[in-house]
Amino acid sequence: MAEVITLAGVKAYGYHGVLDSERREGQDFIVDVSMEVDTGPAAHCDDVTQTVNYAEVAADIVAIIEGEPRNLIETVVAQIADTVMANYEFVQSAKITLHKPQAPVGVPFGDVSIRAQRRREVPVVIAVGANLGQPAGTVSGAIGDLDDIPGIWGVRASPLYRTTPVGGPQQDDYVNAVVLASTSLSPHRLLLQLQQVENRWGRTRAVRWGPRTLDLDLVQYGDSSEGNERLVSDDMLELPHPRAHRRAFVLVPWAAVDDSAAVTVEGDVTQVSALLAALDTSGVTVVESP
Ligand code: A4P
Ligand code: MG
Repeated sequence: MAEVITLAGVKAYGYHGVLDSERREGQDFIVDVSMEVDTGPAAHCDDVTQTVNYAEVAADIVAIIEGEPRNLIETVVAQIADTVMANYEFVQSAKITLHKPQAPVGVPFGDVSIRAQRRREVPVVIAVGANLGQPAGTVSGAIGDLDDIPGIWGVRASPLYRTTPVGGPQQDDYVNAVVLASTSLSPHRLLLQLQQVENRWGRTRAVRWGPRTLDLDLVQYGDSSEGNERLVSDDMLELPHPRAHRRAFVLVPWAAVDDSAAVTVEGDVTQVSALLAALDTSGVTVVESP
């Protein structure tokens, strides 16, 4: 559920402009912000840490207006937009309008303003696995469900693979696949969405590494080759997925859908193809192309 939080008329005094008089005397700047926020969990738990604290956004804006003087309002509005996207992970998109109502225009006028827009777009890698019920149908259905989640788009799936179980009790073969997609959701929000899809397919969590109707693991958030990957390690989420890099049932489908795939292993960006060269992949066989 995405909702829009609007913060209008944040006013601060700054020294931005190209004229000496602007640098010397300063003037008022006014900022309006409109943020599309995934407020689903916040609305249920009534917890400010689960949404965007608009008081903090306002303080960040004031700090930028009162901060280093810039020649152009283009530079100032871009700095505000980039700061909002970097500091508030629940913001999916933001529109920032910066007003300079006392700008040196030379004729009577109402306002000068500039607008910047940002939309979060992060590449993600999701591993899909199932070995109870109708695993192939479940994996295909779950991939369709991922495509339907608001805040996820551009879903590209690998073929489906039949794979020998790794770890856990004796159990049936799995069907595995890997999905590439783009998201505007934060890592934790995305994990929550994946767990909702798991639950929809009747997932229970009785035995670790035990049989399951559906497992959706977030393998990577961001692009490790581009250096903009998010590393997370907390009670809920570990990124990149701590075991994906040694599992043929993840790496084989991943390489099939992205032949230049790379993953961070102990801090080093490593090609998936290089990891696969050192792994036994005999238990992973293609069953169905997408
Ligand atoms: N969690 C932390 N990081 C992540 C992440 N990056 N992605 C937490 C997803 N979840 C993450 O997960 C347990 C907890 O991990 C969650 O509460 C979440 O907050 P789970 O899905 O409830 O339990 P799980 O899947 O049994 O545990 P785990 O450790 O994720 O298992 P794995 O490592 O995914 O292994 N063999 C074959 N051939 N194919 C398979 O798909 N899968 C497994 C499961 C074992 N053997 C397999 C396969
Ligand atoms: Mg899992």
